[in-house]
Amino acid sequence: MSDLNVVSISNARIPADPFVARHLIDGDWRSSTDGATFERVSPSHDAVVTVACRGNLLDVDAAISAARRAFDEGRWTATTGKDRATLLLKVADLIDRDRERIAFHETIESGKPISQAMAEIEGAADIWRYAASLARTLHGESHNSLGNDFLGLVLKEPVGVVSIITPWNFPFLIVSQKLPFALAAGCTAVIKPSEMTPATTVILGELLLEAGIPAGVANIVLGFGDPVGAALTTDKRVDMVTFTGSTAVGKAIVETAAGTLKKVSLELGGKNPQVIFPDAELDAAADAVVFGVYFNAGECCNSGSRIIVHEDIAEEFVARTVALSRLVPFGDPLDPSTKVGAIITPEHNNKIDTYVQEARATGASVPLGGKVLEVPGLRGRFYEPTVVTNVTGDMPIAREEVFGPVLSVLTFKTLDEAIALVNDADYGLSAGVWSENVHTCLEFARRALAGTIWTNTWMDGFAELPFGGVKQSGQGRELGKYGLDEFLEAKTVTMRIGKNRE
Ligand code: TXE
Repeated sequence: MSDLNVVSISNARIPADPFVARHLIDGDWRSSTDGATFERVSPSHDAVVTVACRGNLLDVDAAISAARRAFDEGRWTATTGKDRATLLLKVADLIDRDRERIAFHETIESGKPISQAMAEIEGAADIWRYAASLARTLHGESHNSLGNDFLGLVLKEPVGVVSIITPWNFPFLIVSQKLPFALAAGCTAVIKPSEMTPATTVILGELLLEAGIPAGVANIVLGFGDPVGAALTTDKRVDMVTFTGSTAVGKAIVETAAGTLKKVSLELGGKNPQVIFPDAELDAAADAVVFGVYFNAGECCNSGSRIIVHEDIAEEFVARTVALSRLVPFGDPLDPSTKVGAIITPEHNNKIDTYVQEARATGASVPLGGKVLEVPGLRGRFYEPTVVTNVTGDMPIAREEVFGPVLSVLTFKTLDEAIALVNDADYGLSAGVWSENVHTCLEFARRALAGTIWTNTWMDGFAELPFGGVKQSGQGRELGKYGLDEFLEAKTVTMRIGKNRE
C-alpha cells in the first residue's frame, strides 16, 4: 500500500444532523403514508448522512395521480416553449447558485470525490440550459407536396406521464439527462432516485419549486425498486419509463412495462474497450486510460475498463499505466485533491474483489493493486487501483461490468483481431481507438459495435451529442435533439383542402 498515493483524511466533516428527504407530490413535501423511513450511510465515513421517507404503493399512486392530473389538465402541456425554456433556465441558474451544497450531498452519499461532484453539477446545469434551447425550437413538419387536394401536418406531442428511475453513480447528472428533456417536450414526471443517493434529487425538487414549476408536473417518490420502482413501470397511467441502471433491472422493466405497452428507454451497463495501436500518442493514451478506468472509482457505465493493446507495445504501455496509476490520489472524497473515492457499499467492494481473485486464479497477473484499500482515519470501503494483465476474452473480468477501479488488459496483432475482441461482447455502450492514422480510426469507428466511439480521447461528453447503447447496453438516446425526441410522439394530421373537397 505504501507505494500508492493515499489521501487519508481531510478537514471537511460529515454534518452532525443527517439530511431529511421527503417525497415531492403535487407540489407538497410529504412523508410516507405509513411514516416509514430508511437511512443512507456514507461509504467513506460510515456515518448516517440521509434519512429518507420510504415510499409505498399509496405514495406512488398519489404521485402518479398528480402527474396524470397535471398532464391531462394541460398545466404544463399548454404552456409555450418560451415559458418552459424560461423555467429550465431558472433551474439552471439555481443549480449554479447551490452547486456546492448539491456536490457535498452527492459526495457524502455516493463516496465520489468532491471535485468530480462539482464538475458533475456544473455539467448538469449546462444540460438544463441546452434543453431550454430545445424547448424553444420544438416543431413538427408540414407536407405540401401531396398534390393540390391535401396538406399533411406532423405534430410533435409530449408522450405524457413519464417515470424516471435513476441509479446511484451520477444521481444529479443522470436525472438532468432525462427530466429537462421531458419537461421541454411538455411531459409530466414521477422521479425515483436510487435508495443509495436520494438527497440531490430532493434538492433538485426544491429548486424546481423555487423556479415556479406548477404543482404535479415533477413529482419525486423515494424508496426501493420493490415496490416503488416496479410500480412506476406497471401503472397504466404512466406512458413511458426512462431508466438508467443495471442490465438485469433494465430487462425486468421491459417485461413489467410490456403489460401496458409503455414506451421504454434504457441506459444500461457497458464493458467499454479502448484499442491502442503502436502509432498512438502513447503518453496521451496512457493518461486517458488511467482517467477512464479510475474516474468515479470505475463505478461508471462508460468506464474504460477493457484495454486492447497491440502486442508490440503491450509491455511498455502496461508499465506506463501502472506508473501513472500509482500517482492517482485515492482516499477521502471530501479532500479536494482526491481523484478516486469510496466504493458505494461493502457488498459491492467484495464483488469487485471477487472478479480480481477469480481472474488471478485462472491465469491472469495483477501487477498493481488487487485488494481492498485501507485508508488511515476513515471507516469506509475503498479498493486499490488495480491493473490485471494476461486477461483472455472468455474471463468474466473481460466480459462483465466490474464497476470498480480495475483495468483488464488484452492484446492483439491485427486490426481485424482487435475489432473481433471489441465486438465479442454483450454490451455496446462506448469504444475507443488510439492511433495517429485517421484511416485506422475511421475504420474502427465504422466497424465497432457501440453507441459512442471516441478517437484519441475518452469520455468527453457534450449536451449536443446523443448518448446511449446498442446490444445489451440499452435502447433509446439521451442528450442532443435525440434526447428530446424520446419524449415526443409524432401525430399525423391529413387535411383535405382546396376546391375538390366534396
Ligand atoms: O442498480 P439497479 P444497482 C450496474 C453496476 C452495479 C449494478 C447494480 O454493475 O454494480 O448495476 O447497481 C431501481 N423496477 N449499474 O443495484 O438495481 C433502483 O431502486 C424498477 C450500471 O444500484 O439497476 C434504482 O433506483 N426499478 C448503471 C435503479 O433501479 C428498480 C448504473 C437502479 O438500480 C427495480 C448503476 C425494479 N424491479 C448500476 N429494481 C449504469 N448504466 O451506469 C431496482 N430498481
